[in-house]
Amino acid sequence: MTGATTIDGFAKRIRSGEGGLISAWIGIPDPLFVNHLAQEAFDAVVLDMQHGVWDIGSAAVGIGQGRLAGKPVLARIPLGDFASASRLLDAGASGIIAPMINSVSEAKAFAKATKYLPLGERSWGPTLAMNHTGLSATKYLATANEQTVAIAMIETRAALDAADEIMRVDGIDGIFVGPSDLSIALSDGANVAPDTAQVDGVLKHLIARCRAHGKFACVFGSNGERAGELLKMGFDFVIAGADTQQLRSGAATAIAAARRVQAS
Ligand code: 3PY
Ligand code: MG
Repeated sequence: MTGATTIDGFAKRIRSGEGGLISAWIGIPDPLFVNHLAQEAFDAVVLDMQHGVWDIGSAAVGIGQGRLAGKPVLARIPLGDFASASRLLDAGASGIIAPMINSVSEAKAFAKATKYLPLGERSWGPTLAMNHTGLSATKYLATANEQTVAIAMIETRAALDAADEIMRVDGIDGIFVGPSDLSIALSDGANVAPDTAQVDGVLKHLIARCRAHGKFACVFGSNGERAGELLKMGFDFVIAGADTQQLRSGAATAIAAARRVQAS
């Protein structure tokens, strides 16, 4: 780890270009999972509300558990659910990841829900966020657009075509590439193969476009080794596998160790 993670310094850190950030990814909707995983040397925690099974109440408590452990918590919202984006920021999320942002108009709708005027039209009501940050209403209003990040997922052919325009939208702070959906798109539905040379070519192109637009680049890595490759490729923020995979591989490793010793 190259820099200190403070919760409300996270947005500055991911924008800074220092790179090398690794985040947990949690779909199991129990705030205590956040408490446990946040003890590890992750730079952040993402709650996956698109394919994971969090509801807004458990996510709000999960954000608090991450903060208790000193970690910024981001949330991936369900498809097109920009109302939840505002509510999660109100609950103290450090950033929102929106899946399948395929056009400038979708990017603008996302920015509108996550940024206060003049960038967007986020509505006022950050009661939990003010509790967590200790900021007054005036100070929260003045700093929230900078201290939280809106991240648009690029994972379809339409999004690839519109990537430059999406990155130019004021209020979109960075992108997050979904290599599984991207691989389905690139193969016209023939297969899901996120770790191929074809996908890598697109990932490198998107990193270069982010650099050109002064935006940061995030990506999902299916395990630790893949996450390391993606950091080397130049991504600023990576996932090193989901909670379910880490839980099962930890269990499989323990069982294999027990059987190995039993048989020795
Ligand atoms: C994808 O790879 O499509 C994602 O959305 C990451 O989970
Ligand atoms: Mg996806």
